[in-house]
Parts: sequence; structure tokens; C-alpha cells
Amino acid sequence: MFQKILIANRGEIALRVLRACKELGIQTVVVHSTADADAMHVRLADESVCIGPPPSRDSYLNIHQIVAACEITGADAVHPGYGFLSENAKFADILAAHNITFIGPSGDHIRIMGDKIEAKRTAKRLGIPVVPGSDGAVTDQKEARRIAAEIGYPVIIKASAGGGGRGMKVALTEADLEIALQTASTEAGAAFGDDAVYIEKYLEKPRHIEVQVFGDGFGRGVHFGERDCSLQRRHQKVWEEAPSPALNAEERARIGDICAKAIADLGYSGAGTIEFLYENGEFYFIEMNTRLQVEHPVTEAITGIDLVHEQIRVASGGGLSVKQEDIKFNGHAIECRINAEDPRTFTPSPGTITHFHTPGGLGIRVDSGVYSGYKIPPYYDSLIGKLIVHGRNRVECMMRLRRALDEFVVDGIKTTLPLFRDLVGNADIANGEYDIHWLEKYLAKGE
Ligand code: MV4
Repeated sequence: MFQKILIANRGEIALRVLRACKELGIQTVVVHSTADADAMHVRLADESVCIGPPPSRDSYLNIHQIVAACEITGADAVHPGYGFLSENAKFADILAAHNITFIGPSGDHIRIMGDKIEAKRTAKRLGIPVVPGSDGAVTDQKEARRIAAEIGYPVIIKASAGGGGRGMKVALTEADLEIALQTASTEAGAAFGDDAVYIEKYLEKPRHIEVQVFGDGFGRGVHFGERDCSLQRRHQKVWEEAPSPALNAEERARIGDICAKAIADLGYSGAGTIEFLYENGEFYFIEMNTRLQVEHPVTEAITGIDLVHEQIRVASGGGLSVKQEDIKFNGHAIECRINAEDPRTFTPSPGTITHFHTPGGLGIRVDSGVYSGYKIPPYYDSLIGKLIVHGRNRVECMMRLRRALDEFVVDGIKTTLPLFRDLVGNADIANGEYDIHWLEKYLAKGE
């Protein structure tokens, strides 16, 4: 087991990882920018190293500074959290070259999944169902027309170096195809330095359902069920739940087993998320994330398993604490992402939190790095906390969520809490009847 872990992140996830380290009796080091000197995770860590000025590229993305902080403090492993360097293959490789363990998969697995064409090809080879489309990159118009005619319109052109919604163009008919291909490729070249694009059948009303997987480092794979993350705005998840209201136990076991077997065959190590679009009872792979995700607590709530403990165990060579048959799903969980933003316009609202009071009681978890008197710096993303609610079933979970939202007080700044108070009373949400476009349509109506 590791003696000392360096946490290369900030905010609620830095605190989340720090808590897991403390429970395992592992010493903690945090790195931080000058803007985060007063952050909770800096106060609670055993050691801290200031690595640079506020801009991320000079601090949380500065690989040399982070490696230097490991050398100075004698950290034997790095947990990258999510975002920042968590899916940076070069960072994983550099740490390995310094004999520091990256708590995550190999640089090569990160690289494969970062290239969306390669990721899809790999998924298909491993027996994961994928969206019908081109087998690889598409360059010429004639080939594009042939593939689009074969799969049928509408189609979507995606950048291989994109992902997470960046660099996509929809062509409703053949008349749109030429310009869609041209602009997608040009924009991808400018944004990512890689103009490779691919074509897929455009699914019009899918849900976003993702499967939590783990490779144990010894060639075995398990799944921890799925999360439904269809409620998004501009590719930012807003509300996530586990299990998906759209799946039954048989569908869950079927897609879960496919994913677990694929992870084993790939020889993958650590936590991963396999993302699908789900429409008319079918799953279609779109991407794989090679990190712990923001919404991992809903999976923890329904399985009772600490996924950060598991990441640390696997990275240290100790394997998973559970076998597939030990992973049981219990009840229902919902996570609300509380952002320091205007609940209508989503404009960031940094500043001082004058009063912060979190809900409590059975089935309530709040993951947050803020406190009364804390000043939110303007340089980073606006997530200030996550409310995770667990109940024996979805109805109980929703009743408890409504109660928890009533108790939650954040004064001094604007937050997205009022949006959740609206959503929890909405009939479509109560019925679990929503797709990936539901939230944006709801917000456009201005109800
Ligand atoms: C799609 C799609 C429809 N058809 N692919 C957006 C994020 C990126 N991970 C993939 N995305 C999409 N890919 C096909 N073939 C629709 C989306 C999409 C979306 C997906 C998940 C959650 C929200 C979304 C919002 C708009 C579009």
C-alpha cells in the first residue's frame, strides 16, 4: 500500500480523495494555486505545496511542478481526480518514468480512449455495441455520401480528437453533408490540431446511460451498474441517477456483463466509464472515460462501495475488494450538481459565501469543499458541491431529495439550487420520462 498520495486537484474532489486516503491511513499531500490557499482540502491535508498562480495551465496543469512536488514530499502515488490531468496520457507516462504511481489506467489505455475513432474501433472489437457509422476517419465527400446513404439520415460528424460534445455537426439530409463534413474537419483541425472526423447515425431522442467499470490490474473486470445522465445543459451534466429509470434488471445485467468482459479483455486497470446512447431498448457505445467521474457517488450509494478506496487498492497492486457476485444494487440515488451560477442564465457567480448550511439525515450526502465565509475564486469551474440522496426506491429518493433541497442554504452567491427545487416537482422527472434534450427544452420554455 502507498505511504503518501499527492492529490493533483482542487475543490470537492480533492476533499473526496483526501477522505479516502485518511480512512486508509495514507499520508496526503495537496498541491494548490495561489488562489486556493484558503481551500478546505489545503487545510485538511497533511502537507501542501503551492505550485503556481491561479490560471490552471500554470498550476493544476503544470506537470513539471506536480512532479517536483512529488519529489520534494516523497509522495509515491498521484490521484488526479477528474478534469485537469486525469486523462492526460503523457502525465501518466511521466509519473511512471519517475517511479510514481498514477492512480488510474496506463498511459496507453488513456491514449486509446482519447482518440474517439480508436476508442470506437476498440469497443467494437471487444464486443460492445456501437453506433452504426464509418469504420474510421472519413476524408472524401464521395465516401461520406456512400456511408451516410447506407446508414440513413440524419447523420452526425464527430471529431476524433473531440469528445464530450466538442466538434460535432449534424447533417439532416445529403444536402447538408458536404458542409457538415468540411466545417467539422476544419474546426477540429483548428481546435485540436487533428482534423480527423468520423460519421455516425444521428440518434434523435436517446438517453445517456453510462456503465461504471473497474479493471483489477490482474486481467479481471467488473461492473458497478449504470448511471442515467440524460439531464444535461450544453454537455454539462446537471442531475444524475442510479439505476436508470429506463432499464430493467435484465438489461442492466446484459450491458454490464458485456462491459465487464470487455474491460477484462482489454487488460484495463482502475476505474472507467463506458458511455452509451440508449434508444428503443438498444445500447450504442459513444465514448469511454478513463477517470473517476463527478457522478460516482450515486453508484457508491446504491452499491455501498467506496470507489476511491477501490482505485487506490487496484493502483497499489492489491486488487479489488469485491467480486462481481458481491456487488449488489440497493435502492435508488440521485445527485444534483450545485453550481455557483445563476439558476436561469447559468452565468458564473463567484464571490463570498456568507452562510452555508447543508442538509442531513438518513440517505443524505453532501460532497463540497466550501464553507461559510469561503470566497469562491473566479478562475475554475463553478461546481461548489454535490447533493447525493439515497432511498429504498425512486419515489422515496425523490421525497427525500425535495426535503433535503428545502434544508440547503447557500447565501451570498447565486446557485443552481432553485433549478433543482423546480425539477423535483416536475411530472416528467417524477416519472423518469426524459431524454438528452429534455432539460434544454424545459429551460427554453422558461417555466
Ligand atoms: C450523439 C448524439 C446523437 N447521435 N451521437 C454529445 C456528447 C458526446 N459525448 C456525444 N454526444 C452526442 N452524440 C449520435 N450518434 C447526441 C449527442 C448529444 C448528447 C449526448 C449525451 C448527452 C447529451 C447530449 C446532448 C446533445 C447531443
